[in-house]
Amino acid sequence: MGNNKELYDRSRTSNIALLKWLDKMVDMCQPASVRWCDGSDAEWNELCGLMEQNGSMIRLDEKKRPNSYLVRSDPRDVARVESRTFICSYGKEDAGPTNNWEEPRKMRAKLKRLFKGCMEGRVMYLVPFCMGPLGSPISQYGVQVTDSPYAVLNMRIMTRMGQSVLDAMGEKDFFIPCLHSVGMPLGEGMEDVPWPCDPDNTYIVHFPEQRTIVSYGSGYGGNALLGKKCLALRIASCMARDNQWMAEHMLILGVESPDGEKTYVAGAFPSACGKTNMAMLVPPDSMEGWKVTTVGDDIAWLKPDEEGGLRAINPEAGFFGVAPGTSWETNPNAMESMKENTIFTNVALTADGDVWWEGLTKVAPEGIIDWRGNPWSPSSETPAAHPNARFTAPASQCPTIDKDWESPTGVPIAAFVFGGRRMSDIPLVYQSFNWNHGVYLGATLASETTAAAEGKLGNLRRDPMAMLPFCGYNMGDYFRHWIRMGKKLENKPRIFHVNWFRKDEEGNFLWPGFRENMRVLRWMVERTSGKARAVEGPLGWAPRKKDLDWSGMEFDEEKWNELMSIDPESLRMQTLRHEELFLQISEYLPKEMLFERELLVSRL
Ligand code: TSX
Ligand code: MN
Repeated sequence: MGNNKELYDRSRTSNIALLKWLDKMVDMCQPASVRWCDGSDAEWNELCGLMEQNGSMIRLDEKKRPNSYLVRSDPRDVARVESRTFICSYGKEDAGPTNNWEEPRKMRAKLKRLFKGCMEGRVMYLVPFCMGPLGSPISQYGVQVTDSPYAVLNMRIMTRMGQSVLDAMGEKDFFIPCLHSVGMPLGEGMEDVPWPCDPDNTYIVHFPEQRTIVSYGSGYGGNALLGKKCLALRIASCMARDNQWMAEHMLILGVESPDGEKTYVAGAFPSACGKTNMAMLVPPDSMEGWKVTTVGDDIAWLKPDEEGGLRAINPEAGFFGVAPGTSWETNPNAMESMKENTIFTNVALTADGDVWWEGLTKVAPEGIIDWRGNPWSPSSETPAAHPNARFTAPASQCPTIDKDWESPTGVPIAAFVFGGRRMSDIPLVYQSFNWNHGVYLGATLASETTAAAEGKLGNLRRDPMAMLPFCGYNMGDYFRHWIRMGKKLENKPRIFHVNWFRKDEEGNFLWPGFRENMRVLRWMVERTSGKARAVEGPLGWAPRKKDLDWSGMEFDEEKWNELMSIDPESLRMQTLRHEELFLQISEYLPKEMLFERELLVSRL
C-alpha cells in the first residue's frame, strides 16, 4: 500500500476519475505487477507467447490458420452462468422478477472479500476500450481491469482497445469501470494452471445506477469479456432507458436491391436460431443483383435521428460465434472471417494443427484431440468440440462487412425482425399491424429448446426480444420503454416475425432456410417501402405465395399453404393459457400488452 502509484504509468491518461479508480483497484487486488494494454501487434504477440509458454494456448499451424490459437477452458467454466448473474439496483423492483437481485451494499461487501488480494502473484491488465467506432456520438468508453490475458486478447478482437482509446478519452469523459478477476491468486510457491477460475464463487454483478460491472471467478465469454453482454446490453439497456435510445440483442444487416437501393434490418433471435448465419446471409444465385451486407451479428445500439427514424451502430468489432454447426455450407462468410487472427475456444484440434468441430465437415478427420485435450474418434461418446465452443474473429475479416459498419452516425433501420424456433403453429413470416402490436410480437417471442441442458426438448421458452438474460432492469419497464420509443419516433421501423423451423407431420422442415431466407428478407424489405403486397390475417399481414420471389426455386403451393397456415382455435387456446412469463411479470406489464393480447384473442 502507498507505493501502488509506482506500479503503473499514470501519465498514460489525463482522466482523473480513471486514475482514482485504478489506484483503488490496485490497492484492493494486490497484483504482482500492473500493465497498460496498448492494443499493439507487439502486445498481442507477447501475450500469445506468454500464454503459449505456460500451456494456456496452442498456436495453430501457421499455414493453415495464420496467427490463430486454440484455448481449452476448465471444463467447469464453459458458459455464461445466469444463476450467478446479478442486477444490484437500489430497489429489487428495479431489477424485476426475471433478474437475480441482491442489496448493493451486501453485494459490495461480498465482492470486497472476494477481490481482496485476488490478483496476488499475477499481472493486472488495464484495458481501455470503446464500444462502437472511436469518435461516434453513440459509442461508450469502458475500462476493464483483469488478471486474464485471455480476456485481454479477446477484448482486442471484440472491441476497439488500447492507447487510441485513452487518447480519444479526454480528461473528463465518462467511462464504465469493469472489474474482472478469474479468482485464483498465486500465493508464494503456488503453481498456475492453464485456465484459472473459481467456479464455486462466480459472480457477474451489475450496478446499474453507478454504471459499473464486477465479475469474479470465470474467464469465459460474456462472464469475462465485459464489453459485450455486461456493458453493451445490461448496463447499456439502463442507459438507453434513461436517455431514450435502445440497446438491443440484435444483428444488423443491409439488403441491397439490383437497382442499388439499400435497406437496413435489425433482428432479434433467441439462441440456436442461426442469428450469425442470418447476419451473413448469402442470397441464392438465382436472385441476381440482390446482396446482403453485415453490420453486426449480436448487438445493436439504436438512437433516434433528426428525421424521427432510428440509426444503429454495432458496438462490437468482432464476432464471438458458436463454432459447432458453422461450416462452408451453413455460413461461408463466418468461415472466411476466421481464416486468420482468430482465437478458438473449446474446439477440437486436428493432427495437422488446425481446428475441427461437429458440423464443420460430414466426416471427421482422423487423429482428433477433443476440447478437453483427449484423443477423440467418431465412436467417442462425447462431442469433439464443446457445444458452446467459440471463435473470436475480427469483423473486418468478414467478406460481406458493410461499407458503413464503422460509420459514426450508424445506419438507418427500416425493419425489426423477431425470430423464434417454432416447430408447429407459427407461420414462416408475418408483419405486425402497427408498432404496439410489433412490441407484443417481441414481448411474446419464444423458442423451442434444443439442448438437453436447457430443459426438456421441445419445450417452449419465452425470451422477449431475446433480451431475457440481458436486460439490466425490470422487463415490464423494458416493454414500456419500447412503447414510449414508438411514440417518440415519427419514422418507425416496421416489425416482423419469422420462423424458419416449422415442421410437417412427419417431422420434416417445411422451409429450406439458409440462403432461401433471402426471399423472405426481400419481401420484408419491400414491405417497408410499400412495394410488396400482403393480406390481412389474425396474426398480422402475411404474404401470399405470389408475393415472394421464387426465381430458381420450386415450392409446392400445397407446402406453402401448410407453411403459412394458421389454426385459430389452437392459437387462441395457447394465447389464453397465458404464457408463464407474462404471469411472472404480470404486475409490471404495460396495459398496451394486455390490449394486444385481447385483440389477438378476438381476431382468432
Ligand atoms: O441458421 C439457420 N438458419 C438461418 C440461416 C440464414 N439454421 C441453423 C440453425 C441452427 C443454429 C437453420 N436450420 C435454418 C435457417 O434458416 N433452417 C434450419 C432448419 C433446416 C435444417 C436443414 C435443412 C432444412 C432446414 N435441410 C434441408 O432442407 C436439406
Ligand atoms: Mn448473443
